Amino acid sequence: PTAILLSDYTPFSHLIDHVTLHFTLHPLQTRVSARLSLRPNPAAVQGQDLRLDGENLSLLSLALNGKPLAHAPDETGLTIPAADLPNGPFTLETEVEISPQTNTSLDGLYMSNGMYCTQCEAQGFRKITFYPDRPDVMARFDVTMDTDLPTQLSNGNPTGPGAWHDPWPKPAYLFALVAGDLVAHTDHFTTLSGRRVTLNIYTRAGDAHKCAYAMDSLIRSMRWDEQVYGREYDLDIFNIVAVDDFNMGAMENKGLNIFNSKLVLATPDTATDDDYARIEAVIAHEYFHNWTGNRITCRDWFQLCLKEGLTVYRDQQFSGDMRSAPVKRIEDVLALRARQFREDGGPLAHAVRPDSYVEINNFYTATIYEKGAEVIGMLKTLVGDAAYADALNLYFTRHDGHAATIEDWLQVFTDATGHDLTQFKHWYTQAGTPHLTLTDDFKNGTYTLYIKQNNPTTPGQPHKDPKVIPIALGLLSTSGAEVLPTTILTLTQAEHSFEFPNLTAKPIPSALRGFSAPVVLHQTQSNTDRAILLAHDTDAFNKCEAGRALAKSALTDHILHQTPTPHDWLAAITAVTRETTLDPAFRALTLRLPSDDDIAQTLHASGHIPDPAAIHAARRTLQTDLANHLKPHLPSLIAAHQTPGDFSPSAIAAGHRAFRLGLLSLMARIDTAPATHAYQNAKSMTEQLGALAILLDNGMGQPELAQFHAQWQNDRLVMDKWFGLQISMAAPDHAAHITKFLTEHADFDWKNPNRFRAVIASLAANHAGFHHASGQGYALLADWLIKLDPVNPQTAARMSTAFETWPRYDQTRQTLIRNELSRIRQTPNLSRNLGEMLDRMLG
Ligand code: B3K
Ligand code: ZN
Repeated sequence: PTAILLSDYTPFSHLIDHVTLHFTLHPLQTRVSARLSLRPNPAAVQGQDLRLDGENLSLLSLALNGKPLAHAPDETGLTIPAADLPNGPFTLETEVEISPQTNTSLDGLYMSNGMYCTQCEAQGFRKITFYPDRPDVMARFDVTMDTDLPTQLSNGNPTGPGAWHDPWPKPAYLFALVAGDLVAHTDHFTTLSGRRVTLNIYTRAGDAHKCAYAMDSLIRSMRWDEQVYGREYDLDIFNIVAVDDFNMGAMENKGLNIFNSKLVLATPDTATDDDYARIEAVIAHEYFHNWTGNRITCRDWFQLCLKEGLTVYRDQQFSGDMRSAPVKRIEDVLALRARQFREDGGPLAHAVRPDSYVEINNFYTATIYEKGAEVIGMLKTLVGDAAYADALNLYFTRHDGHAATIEDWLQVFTDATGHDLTQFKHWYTQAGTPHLTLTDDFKNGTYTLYIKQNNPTTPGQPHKDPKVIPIALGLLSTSGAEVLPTTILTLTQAEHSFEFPNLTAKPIPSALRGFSAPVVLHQTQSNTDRAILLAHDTDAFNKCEAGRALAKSALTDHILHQTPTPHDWLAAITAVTRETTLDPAFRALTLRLPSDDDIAQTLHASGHIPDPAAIHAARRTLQTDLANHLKPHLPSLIAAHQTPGDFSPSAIAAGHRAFRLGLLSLMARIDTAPATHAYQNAKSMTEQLGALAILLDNGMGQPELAQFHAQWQNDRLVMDKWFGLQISMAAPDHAAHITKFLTEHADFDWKNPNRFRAVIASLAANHAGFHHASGQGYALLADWLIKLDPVNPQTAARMSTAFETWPRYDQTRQTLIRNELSRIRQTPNLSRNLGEMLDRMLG
């Protein structure tokens, strides 16, 4: 398969003014009739053939302006030669047959539990009908369907039973159709200009009572987008459908969002606080796409970050406003480092706007999404809040109804704010995480900060230019007073120095406040300075970061030099843990030790080869030492953070629960009885699952595991947790074995992506278990990727990223992993998806 190049972009030969689709639904023989109103595109080269994409379609009939044509499709589509095409407008009619029931890829039209549903982004529409399946072809759609199923949905506004009209031109990837026997949870929203919009969340019967939080999140999202971005909803109806078999989280189809049911359904006893937060964020994300993605879409798939980076940025802002902004920021940065820095530091590194791909579905990555959002955050920091708002308004007016590019986006900022963004654009085109090294000195009352940036090479990009990097800096005195409030330093060159005169003593720098740029910071900080920052920094992110720096140095010193747990770390964490004026959610984050994978990443970045077993052991030793140090305070703290009264999903209540579970988990290093008690008395899934995790982590919990199974065996989403937890909490020596055992469980439905992920991704997430010296974890994952690939290539390819960190490890592990990658690569008929991932990882 050949690579698609950004530099090869040309406009499509034709424009499509209108599309009429009629579906005669049948599990094995669905008929799709399409009528396209076309005309030559004045912006394209004239006299071209008309090339339509199409995959796995049986063509039944083809007619142009009512006259039958005899052209036969090939493997990837259908060509109508220029000689057969009129110079002006014409109509093309096709009828095809497809088989949704046997479509296991969950891409295109497929079936889930007797329901018909679609997933068209990025290139699923070509599995439904012959069409120019590219985002810059925007058309108005009318859809009708024939089926006995009572719920019949498509995009836009309803015009009759099973009939839909979408007044907004859209690319084919935003098409959706759903037919099933569903129930609606209904509410309404009145927009800023007074239009009343009907809101429905459709689920299978029996799940309707689990939609309240998703609906509440939707209403808050709609209001927030009006208030903060001035964006109003533009149809009479907004529908969401929950689907059990879904490859990702959710999809922003115009007026008909389709969601993985795990991101819709929630009750206190079945969903954790993390689930609630995810539901709120993803409901918002998909809703926000209505403007950033749908009204303004992408010219081509290289521009994916145009909609995804911006929409993630917007959903992060929203969650920050709904919850605690500092806590949200800390969580987002931890996730960015865990997923995006990991990707950027390995063989799969790619630019936020890549310039080549083989399979576009492989590029729905942490880099495009989360780093794409960070780039927008930096842009906002550089131009300022007011200018950012002006630029966004200009973006919405200038590009509404169009398919835009990153160049368009940056031009809007230049025009609205006067900033030259030529150098800033490197953030979009050059992959890799910049490393900054900070050194300083203090002479004659002047503090000088020296900052060097180093941009490591990434696959295919040996040369990097210095980037524009906004660094939010504050300075503290050794007594913890802020002597310089947050100031933005802007780096543009490889080396800079910044002077701060008129100081009486050498200050402590608090650099990269709020994580003002997605970079790795190297600075030699004493533990004393870190403890001062942890106690006194006014910036919540850096306050928490100082605690992590202390923990990381304690962990790495222990791993590399067997240094005993330092008292200054124990004392500093104890002080924060007992500081009642601090948000419990913040204290919970400070209490949490860096993950094994994070420690491995840190060791690798400082030139060491991580030993997964040693990392695992060190982390447990530190936890036990911390538990013993905190022991006198644990019982009273645990008691103080019991959430009284009825369950609330609020961030505050969730913060208490998270903190209490963090304390219980430390307590369990000394005594598991409180965790057992917490399990038996749990009033929410957060508490029940959290307590069970603690028990399993300490080699206990078998009776509770059986009890949990008995209680929840009929709830698919809760059973995913039951599967996943046993693996993620398994001791390193047992992880592969338990995984294998669970794949033989009667309820292991491996064709369901949620269940597959619950089992297989949990193995990959168990760092010491997956990287066990035996290589069993690697072999097991490889076996399952080989098995899944022919059935669901998208999910198989995504799961293969578990191997992306292979260059970090020792020679033996590298060889074991590379052998597995080669073994998978040699499988006959491997998908383009998995094939590309393996080629990139093997290099
Ligand atoms: N745009 C979709 C993702 C589609 C993934 C296609 N493989 C969901 C989202 O980002 O909102
Ligand atoms: Zn998105």
